[in-house]
Amino acid sequence: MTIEIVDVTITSPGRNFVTLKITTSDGITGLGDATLNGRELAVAAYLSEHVASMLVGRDEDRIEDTWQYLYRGPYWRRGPVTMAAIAAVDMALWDIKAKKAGMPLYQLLGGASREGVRVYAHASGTDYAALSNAITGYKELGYTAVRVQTGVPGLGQIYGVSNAGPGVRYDYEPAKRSGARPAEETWDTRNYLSHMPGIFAQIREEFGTDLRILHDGHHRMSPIEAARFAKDIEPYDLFWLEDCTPGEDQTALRLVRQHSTTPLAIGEVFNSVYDYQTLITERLIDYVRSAVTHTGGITAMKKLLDFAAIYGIKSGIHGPTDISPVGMAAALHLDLAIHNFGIQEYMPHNEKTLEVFQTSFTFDEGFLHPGDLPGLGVELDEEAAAAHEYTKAYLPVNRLLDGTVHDW
Ligand code: GCO
Ligand code: MG
Repeated sequence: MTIEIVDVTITSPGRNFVTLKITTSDGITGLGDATLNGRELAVAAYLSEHVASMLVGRDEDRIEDTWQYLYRGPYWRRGPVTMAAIAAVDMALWDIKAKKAGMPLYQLLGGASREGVRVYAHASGTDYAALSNAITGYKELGYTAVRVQTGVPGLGQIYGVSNAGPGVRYDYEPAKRSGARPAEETWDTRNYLSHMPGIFAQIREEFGTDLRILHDGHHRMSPIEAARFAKDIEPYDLFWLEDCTPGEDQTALRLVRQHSTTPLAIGEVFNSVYDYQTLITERLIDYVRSAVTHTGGITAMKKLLDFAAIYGIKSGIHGPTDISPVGMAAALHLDLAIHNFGIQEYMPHNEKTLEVFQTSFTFDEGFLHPGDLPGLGVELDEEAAAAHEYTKAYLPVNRLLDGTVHDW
């Protein structure tokens, strides 16, 4: 059979998502996630203007060949827009292949290596009391791992902190519908470095040693600042410190490694295995943070994780709300199948999103399972999707207190 119809759907049930749907000549459909936060329309145009016509008439079973055709064919390689577009095609073709086989996708990836996938939640609060409240809420829901982010004295709204009030919050969403321009936030690394270690100390004192604690530095430290911070927080036994330095500077992590045993995770802004070449071969990280959606899909992600496995490095696949339920399903099938699984990020989508995308995931005591429906296990309700028009939304821009633009 061949690929007959290629559709791109843009929907905004609270936030924007781009979804690719491929239909074969015998009526089987597959879905792929092509969402790139704040740059959604660029990927949608790449797919509908340049990729769709190339796919029509191709054999849907030739996934590797299609991947190489889209990667090598256009001459221009890599980059988040291209790789998100390739990812969407790749996911949709795997979805179709698994539906044809009558199996959940993880079976085609080697079958389950575990009963469920340990996930971490996002706990945050503007101060310690609010953060502690959120951690307690997640523990009561059964989570065994939480990412913790908190406000820093002297700064206003900062990355990762919901100011929506105490308790478990599912609704932290950094992409703001702020009109033509992104919102702006302020930052001071010195305040942050002196404030954070005390927060980790309080968490350990209150919650004991069992809880897995993660933290995201969101690319804001220089290599020497990150080295000092990673060393300072060693006593609090973090599961990982994420994105301590800007990810594209791979050798920066040599300095951090020389000074600390805090486990390191990086890669959510990467889009190919080449971004990790030094990081993996020199064992400068412990967890690979790429999103299936931004790294060329299941085919590319499986190769990347197999490469990491040779060096004892595990997965920590990116799973924020800007990865659609389709991208999340792709991650969960991989997580269940690979041997070097580490942990999966999980920010549950809002109700409107789950009306548009019907999923078969199940959550039990801190573990997710992708379900056993054939394929990825996600359906797109196109009528529900059409009710939510695209609304421009941007991630904030970050400035130091003197106005200098800094990494967000
Ligand atoms: C994370 C990330 C996200 C990103 C967001 C950008 O660790 O989940 O840092 O919060 O900022 O996905 O689109
Ligand atoms: Mg992150």
